[in-house]
Amino acid sequence: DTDSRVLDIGGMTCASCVTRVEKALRRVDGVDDASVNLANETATVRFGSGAVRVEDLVGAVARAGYTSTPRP
Ligand code: 9UX
Repeated sequence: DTDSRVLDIGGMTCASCVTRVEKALRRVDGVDDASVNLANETATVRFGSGAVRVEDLVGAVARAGYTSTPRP
């Protein structure tokens, strides 16, 4: 099965930021896809059920230079 999480992303101001955040999230082990919406300042991340810890997503976004808060 597939799970997804939505994270509120802080610090994005341009289209390149979107690409940076998407690449950072897609590099996390277990992530199948990540899609960022700049207008909404959100990232939607898809992964196999149980394959990813949300803390790893937050960490990857932070290393890319942005903040993130997982939505429940
Ligand atoms: Mo360009 Mo977006 O430096 O931070 S990638 S504004």
